[in-house]
Amino acid sequence: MTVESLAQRFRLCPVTGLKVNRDSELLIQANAVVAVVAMLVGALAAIGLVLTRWQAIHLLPADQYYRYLTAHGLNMLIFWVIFFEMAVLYFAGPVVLGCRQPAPKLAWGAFALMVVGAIMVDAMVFTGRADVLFTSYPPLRADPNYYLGVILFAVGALIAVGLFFASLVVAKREKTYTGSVPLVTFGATTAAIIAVITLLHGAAVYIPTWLWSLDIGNIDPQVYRMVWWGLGHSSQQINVAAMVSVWYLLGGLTVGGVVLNEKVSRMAFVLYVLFISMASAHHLLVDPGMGSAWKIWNTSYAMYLAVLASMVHGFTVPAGIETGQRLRGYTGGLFEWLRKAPWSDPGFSGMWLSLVIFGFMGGITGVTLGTEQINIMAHNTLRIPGHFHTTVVGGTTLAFMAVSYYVLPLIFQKRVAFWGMARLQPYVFGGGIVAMAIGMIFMGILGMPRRHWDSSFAGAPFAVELPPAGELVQVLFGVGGLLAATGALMFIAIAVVTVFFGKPVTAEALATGASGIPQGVLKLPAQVHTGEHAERVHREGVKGTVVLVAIFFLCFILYYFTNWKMLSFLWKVG
Ligand code: HEM
Ligand SMILES: [Cu+2]
Repeated sequence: MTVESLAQRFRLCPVTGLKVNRDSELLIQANAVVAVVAMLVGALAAIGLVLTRWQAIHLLPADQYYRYLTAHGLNMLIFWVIFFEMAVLYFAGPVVLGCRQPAPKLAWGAFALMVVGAIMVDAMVFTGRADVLFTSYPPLRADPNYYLGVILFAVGALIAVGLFFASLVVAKREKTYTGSVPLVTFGATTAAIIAVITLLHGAAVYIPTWLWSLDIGNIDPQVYRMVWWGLGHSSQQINVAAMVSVWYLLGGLTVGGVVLNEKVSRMAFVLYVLFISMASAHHLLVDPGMGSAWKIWNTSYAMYLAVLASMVHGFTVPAGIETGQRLRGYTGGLFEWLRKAPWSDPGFSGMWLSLVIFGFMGGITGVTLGTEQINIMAHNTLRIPGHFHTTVVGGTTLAFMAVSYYVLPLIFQKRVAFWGMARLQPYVFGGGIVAMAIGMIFMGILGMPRRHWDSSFAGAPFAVELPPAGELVQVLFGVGGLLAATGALMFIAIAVVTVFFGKPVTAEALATGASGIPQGVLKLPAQVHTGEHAERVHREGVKGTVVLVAIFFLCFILYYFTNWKMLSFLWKVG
């Protein structure tokens, strides 16, 4: 290849100094755009769901509710999140390592497979041929083309993951970096390894189910559930690993956050890979097919090691941010580094909210609900979606939104449109999700089932009768849900208008600080690691983060033991 043609395929990013190749750049753009389209479908469906579960409105008839619920789960949890993760992999591999895209044609083929698969799935769902929810538990049965769509989508994703590994090999062989790979790439690598485990479970469950939908062979519902959750839960760990990688990336880009101890952070990522598949047992806690010993072993000892990994990151990310800010001179008191953070930069505010919502709400409720004994109170109630909307929405989705505010100027090279609205967007979305999740959690505690068209459960042996406070909780849920959906639509409008009509990021725009360019892009936060000031910062440590972690543990203990107390009332031993 001539020097000239090489130069055409790469550009040097003026802000980060990264060598960006054209193929990966286009792949990142295409995957991100499709991800946002999927989110639009999911968010519109969400509005229907909120207005149905809010009993005072009770909008949709039963069949439409389940159709929207199926569409929402698939377009949000599968299509939005995974298309975005493909973009993350194309970034964390070839772009961060500065190498070429190993096989661009194959990558586009994988992308096409995923798009065709997603369209097939949505076509089946919206024509009423797959009202099976995203878990499609047998004996519920969808049109064979639904399962085929899922399989095509998964094969495409598997190829893209393979190309990520190939880029690691290419970069190493062509010596485009020195030393060990950056932490962001390391985190993405663990996400990719888990993705392979996940997708193999996917093949093991969807291929036989597809055949069964064609009347070939049979499916055991209990085996299906176990293998399906090998896919369904492990894929959540991809989301967590990708989210944590984004936290580290944004910490560095927005406030010069440092990685305090590479080894500790890397070990924590490895724990995810080792223990996550077993933790999927928490989805089977009330299933008759498994014994208590199996349930308790898998959901406590094994799961806690994966939880430990998240708690390590939950400490090292804010500690790295605190150290970065202190190095930049914000050394006053416990929290000057946090008070003076760039709160109007949606890249920073989104990242920080994601960290807090995921840690304080997602983590605490997750460990509690995953406890075998406590789970019996919460099983299939709205407490469960209350929990996972704080992990996969308040955590992962918000982190992906936040990083988009840096992807738009750096990869699409466009100034973010509606900049004033963009500054507010993380607060609207994060605030809405928190309110909705608290609403769901309390509705669940009051006995309201999840995945049910009729919140009042009329005609059932156990009708749900809400105390007056329950009405208020529903209002909190409804208003929060509509606010969150508004935040999602704001994000979609900003992303689409920026991509298709945004003004370019020019040298002049960078020099004059034009609007639509986040502060970290205008001026990459510099870090000074040597000298007297740096030494003092490192000696004094991360006092603020230690206080935050102490508050976290207090909340954790309080919530956990409140739940045991509630259980003891149920069992009439308290
Ligand atoms: C945009 C704001 C959102 C709102 C207002 C919202 C609201 C809701 C509501 C009301 C339900 C139904 C709960 C039930 O009746 O059982 C639901 C279910 C669900 N949501 Fe969301 N959601 C939002 C975003 C997301 C996102 C971004 C994801 C994933 C990344 C997600 C994943 C799910 C899943 C997996 C379910 C369960 C589906 C099922 O039970 O089959 N949601 N959501
Ligand atoms: Cu799980």
